[in-house]
Amino acid sequence: MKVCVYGLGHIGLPTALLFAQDHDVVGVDIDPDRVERIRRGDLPVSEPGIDELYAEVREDFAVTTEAEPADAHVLVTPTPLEAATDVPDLRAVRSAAESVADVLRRDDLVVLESTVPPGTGEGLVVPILESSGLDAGEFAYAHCPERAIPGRTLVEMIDNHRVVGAIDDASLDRALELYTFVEGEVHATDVASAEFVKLMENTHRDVNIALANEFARMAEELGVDVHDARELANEHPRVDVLRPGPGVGGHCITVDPQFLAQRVGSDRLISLARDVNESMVGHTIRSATDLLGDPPATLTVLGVAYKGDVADTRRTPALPFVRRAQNAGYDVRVHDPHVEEFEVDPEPLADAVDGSDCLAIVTDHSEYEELDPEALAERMARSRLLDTRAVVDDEAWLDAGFAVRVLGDGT
Ligand code: SAJ
Repeated sequence: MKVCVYGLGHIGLPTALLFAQDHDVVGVDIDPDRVERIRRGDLPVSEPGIDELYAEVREDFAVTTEAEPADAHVLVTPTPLEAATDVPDLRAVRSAAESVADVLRRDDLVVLESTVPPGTGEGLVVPILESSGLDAGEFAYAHCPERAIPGRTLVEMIDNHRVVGAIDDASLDRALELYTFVEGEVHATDVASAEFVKLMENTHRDVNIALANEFARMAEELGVDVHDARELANEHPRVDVLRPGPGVGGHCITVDPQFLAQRVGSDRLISLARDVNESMVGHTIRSATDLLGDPPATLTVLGVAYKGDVADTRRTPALPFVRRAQNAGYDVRVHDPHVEEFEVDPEPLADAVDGSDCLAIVTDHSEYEELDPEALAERMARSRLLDTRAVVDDEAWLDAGFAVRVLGDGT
């Protein structure tokens, strides 16, 4: 089957390459530079195994900037919140659907993978496709949201169970013929339910992280260590408290709950959870200020990716943390073993630490578990550590002469 995949980003590119194992795939992206990079094999997405997969399938994988006739069209364009309004920005989905409508033929399949507000498939995308002159049913349509976690994208795309919401049985059959790379179970439902399920999943995680963050702040007041308490609570067979941190980042968990909250009236808990998670940056800055005292002082931020062991900085809590620290008058330096470009240029560890007054671990990269507190203390003007992710062994750092504060540890 010939497949066109629209949007060659963090999800679209790996998905297109996986399709190319069994199908003849054309990746379509409006950005000519991105298309050129991919054509050269300089992939703009870094995920374990992706370069090897590209090498394996490149004979069956072409890239271009224009829609082409195909048996299946898969839309994986981004659906961010517009910065100025916080309203879901569906322009990329609309324009990809318009491009597909121009080349759509009877019996072609169209799949929307992008996460969208409920009702977008049948309310927005299908009507655009019908501007081709074909009615839904004359073409097949399904929503098939991905569930892969960055850092494990390929493995999870293959292994995770998948939900397919189709407009009719023929569309479901066509989608099953397309997703041959999925080894997990495929569960069939209608389009609106598939849209809702995807949003439920990420909202569930956001609300549960908010609960973990609230527990962390309570523990600080109660003189308890939330990390020990969490381990004990999680011994209960039906309890799974998540990890607290400096806030929730990434393009999914911070955004998807708002797709739900803006669409329906009964969103109190979801919106409150967002507020709790967003308030963690302020809480973390107050902890840093307590440790550092008044400026002038130098604060070294360790980790700016939105989570550990990835290079992705989308909606990272590290950015508001850095900006607020700068606004408070601190000189802020940044180190990240995975990130090359950031609003404040990342420096090698030694440069970022030399003469600094305080380290703040904002991202739980594995590398930070191995830091040597004694060596770092020798380089720093004052030995202070704020660990917002409970990454380090705080006893070793105390022994090395550090004043240590761990988010959620009130002991
Ligand atoms: N975080 C915490 N505490 C935790 C877990 C995460 O503070 O216990 C933070 C992380 O540090 C990060 C943010 O939450 O800043 C989000 O990270 P994540 O690992 O929870 O999720 P994402 O955004 O990388 O990927 C999520 C996943 N969704 C769920 O687990 C329900 C993934 O499966 C989805 O495919 C992805 O969103 C998506 O594309 O929608």
